[in-house]
Amino acid sequence: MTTPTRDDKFSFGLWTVGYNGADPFGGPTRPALDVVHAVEKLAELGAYGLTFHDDDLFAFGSTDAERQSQIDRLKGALADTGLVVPMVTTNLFSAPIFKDGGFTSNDRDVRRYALRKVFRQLDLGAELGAKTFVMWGGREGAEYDSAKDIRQALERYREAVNLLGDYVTDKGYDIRFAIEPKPNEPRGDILLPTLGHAIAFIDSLERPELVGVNPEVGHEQMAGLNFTAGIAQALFHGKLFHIDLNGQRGIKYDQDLVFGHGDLHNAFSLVDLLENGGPGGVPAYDGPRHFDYKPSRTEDEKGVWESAAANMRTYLLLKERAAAFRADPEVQEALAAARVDELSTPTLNPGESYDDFLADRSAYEDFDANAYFGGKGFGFVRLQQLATEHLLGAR
Ligand code: 3MF
Ligand code: MG
Ligand code: MG
Ligand code: MG
Repeated sequence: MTTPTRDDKFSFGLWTVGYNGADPFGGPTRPALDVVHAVEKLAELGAYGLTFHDDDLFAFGSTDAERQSQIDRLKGALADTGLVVPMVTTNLFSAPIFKDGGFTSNDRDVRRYALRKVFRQLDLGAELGAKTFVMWGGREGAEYDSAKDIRQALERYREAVNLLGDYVTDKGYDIRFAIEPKPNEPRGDILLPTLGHAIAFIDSLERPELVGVNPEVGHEQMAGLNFTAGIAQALFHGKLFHIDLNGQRGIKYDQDLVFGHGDLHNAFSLVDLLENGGPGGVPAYDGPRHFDYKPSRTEDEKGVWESAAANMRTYLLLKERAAAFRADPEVQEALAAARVDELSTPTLNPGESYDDFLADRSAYEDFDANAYFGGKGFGFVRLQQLATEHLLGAR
């Protein structure tokens, strides 16, 4: 089925469909989008969730009354449509005060203010039932090596995340944190630039179990990395808490294209991993399928909703294609010929010590590596062509 339903768990950031088309070179192409209208349209299109930064819902600097009025309007729209808020996040990048970062600004007063802004949004997230709190530190970084003491910046990052962990634990909030890596933009270099950096950082925290990652397709691809491989490693570490789906074409600015409108092969393998990569072919991830894309600057409001629908439809088409790929007997035979499953067999025998192993002459002394190889290939290209043909709907 390629018509989205709530069970597909598709969610959208309010800042995505709400993007007005402004960029560093030109002004907006669309008027502001009201939150109630956004919730109604997303519900109509088959999404199940809306996510938002504090500043997406109530403008930076709003009075308490203005803030509350927007929260009440959102709650009303959620009650009317059945949409949920699975994730919230804090904007620590738009206001000029955050130009040198929130958690890691050289200016201590800014860091204290940023943390208070996050606490406030955490309380709101808990009130709305959000289970994930994303932290994208877009301004946590630098342009000039001598301007930022990276080790101290990481100490302050850690101090902040440890404090937030204490807070949700003491308050009894059912919320986990997800760090979103990005290599650059808006900073020349951003701290925790890739999934690997973020996972290593999480390991150094006081409550690592409360913190995972929110990988974005385009962010890893901006670093020239394979997104599917990154997601596989996040799953390996038990750290895939949330995901930002979109499209990117190569190493350039963060394009935030519709999911699948970038590297389509990588989008196919990603959906295959998420949907079929668990033990016995069950889904490997059961969280929201969250889209963090930008409707292009060339589009009017009609184009906004067409592009929102396109994200979901492309995901479902790829899910359908990945299921057909897995079910195809020729693919199964090609997977077996390529010995993909053999990798799950441990390299040592059960109970084999390294003494036993060193005594096994068949592993080395009597092993004729050249004769064993005998010019045999793995047939990976055939497998990739079968994937391509399924992706193209040719099989
Ligand atoms: C920027 C992003 C962010 C994060 C968001 C948290 C504005 O490149 O991807 O979107 O996703 O701050 O979810
Ligand atoms: Mg992004
Ligand atoms: Mg992006
Ligand atoms: Mg993102």
